[in-house]
Amino acid sequence: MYEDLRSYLSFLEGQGQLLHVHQEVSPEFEIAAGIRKTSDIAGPALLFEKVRGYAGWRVLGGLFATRKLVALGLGIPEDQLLERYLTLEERRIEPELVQSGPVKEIRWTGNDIDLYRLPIVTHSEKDVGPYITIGIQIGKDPNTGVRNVSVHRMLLMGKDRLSLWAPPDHHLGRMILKAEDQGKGLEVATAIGVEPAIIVGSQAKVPMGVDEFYVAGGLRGAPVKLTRCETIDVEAPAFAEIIIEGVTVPNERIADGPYGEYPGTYSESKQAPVLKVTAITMRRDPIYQTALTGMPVTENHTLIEYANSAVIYREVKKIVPEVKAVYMTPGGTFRHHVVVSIKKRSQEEARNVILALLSLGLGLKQVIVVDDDIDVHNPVEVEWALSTRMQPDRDVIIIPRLACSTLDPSVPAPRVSAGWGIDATIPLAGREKFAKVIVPGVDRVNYISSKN
Ligand SMILES: Cc1cc2nc3c(=O)[nH]c(=O)nc-3n(C[C@H](O)[C@H](O)[C@H](O)COP(=O)(O)O)c2cc1C
Ligand SMILES: [Mn+2]
Repeated sequence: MYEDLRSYLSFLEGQGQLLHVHQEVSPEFEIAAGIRKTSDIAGPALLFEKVRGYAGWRVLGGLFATRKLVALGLGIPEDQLLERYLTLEERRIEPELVQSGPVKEIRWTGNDIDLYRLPIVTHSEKDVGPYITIGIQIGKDPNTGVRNVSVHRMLLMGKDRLSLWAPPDHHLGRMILKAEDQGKGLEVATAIGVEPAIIVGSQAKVPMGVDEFYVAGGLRGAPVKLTRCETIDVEAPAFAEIIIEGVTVPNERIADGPYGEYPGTYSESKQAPVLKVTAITMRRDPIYQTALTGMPVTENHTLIEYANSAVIYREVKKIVPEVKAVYMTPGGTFRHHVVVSIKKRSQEEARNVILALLSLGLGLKQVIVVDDDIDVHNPVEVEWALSTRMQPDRDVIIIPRLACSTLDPSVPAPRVSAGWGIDATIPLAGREKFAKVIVPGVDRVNYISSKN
């Protein structure tokens, strides 16, 4: 359990998973290029010590560039991540309100507010501009007052203006619309540079009305410490590096995008709500954190994988109690493609699994179901199951035109996608002819090892 980002970074350093970059870098592309490279080579998180034009600032990137880093952030062995996450996600610990915290060391209000003094990063070639990409947004439901915690990118639009890409299929987007129904803006705090459990907790797929700080508390095994904002009635992490306070401007929208998105393609320019900044508070010598999104795998993918896999696992378990594993594949952007292994007891249950998952609206496009002797994490084994246990005319299901949340550029219309599923399980009758060829005694061969 880490009190703040800085104590986590010290821990990472000890693990050889944090690299200090002393070479001067520009916030335009050069920081993102470093994150791209470390993501591609499964390297360490990067702390840029010298950012051109931003003396006194350090920029952290790639904090979750690999699954290994997510595992370290949660203190869970990598091979047990999903299993442990499933339990921890259900544990709720109430946040604790504290008087103040390090994030209040420096306060900018009124004319002092100037977002141009923050080293906001431009990431991908065709991005329209610099985006804050891993701010934790906190808002309260205008009807119930219940907090919501999530991550939405924000485009730098002026000294005290940002876009806020929170569409209505996300809770914050809905809350912005609810406030507009009442003729009001929504007060939103954005915390940058918080400890890992808060970031992972913000991605939990819990219903609207569940405060994700309770989930984050469960993940870290201790309450998240919150403190009141200066200019808005919202509480935000007291140990954050930076908090941006603001209010959305009712009924105003601005063009946001293009932006390099999780499918590895650009999202087009869209109309996004606008946030007017009312205060910025921060620690001394602040660390600004950015995150890369784009071609898989990036931290945007690794952070969402477990929350999505948990939803899928629970859904499959309702149909097949003996679900063995689920794996959202990297090439499938950790969102479009999933492989599920089950211990089948009833001939057609894989078909029910396919229909259930495609109908979730999560953005799933391809569901492959295999038997429990196939390792879902091994693409060769999965393909082997397809090549020896499946007949396309009998075992493929294609469903046209499903409502679904996706940025897949191949879809025929926004929020619509076809889905397909492949039942690659062995028929219950006549299993013998599918038996794997096995050579006895391989586990007793001790004169060579895979390390050779
Ligand atoms: C690095 C990162 C960037 C993200 N950017 C956005 C974004 O710009 N817009 C968005 O709607 N969701 C974005 N998300 C996903 C949401 O934060 C996520 O779906 C969250 O669970 C939504 O919360 P909610 O269930 O309370 O609506 C991002 C996630 C990560 C990890
Ligand atoms: Mn929510």
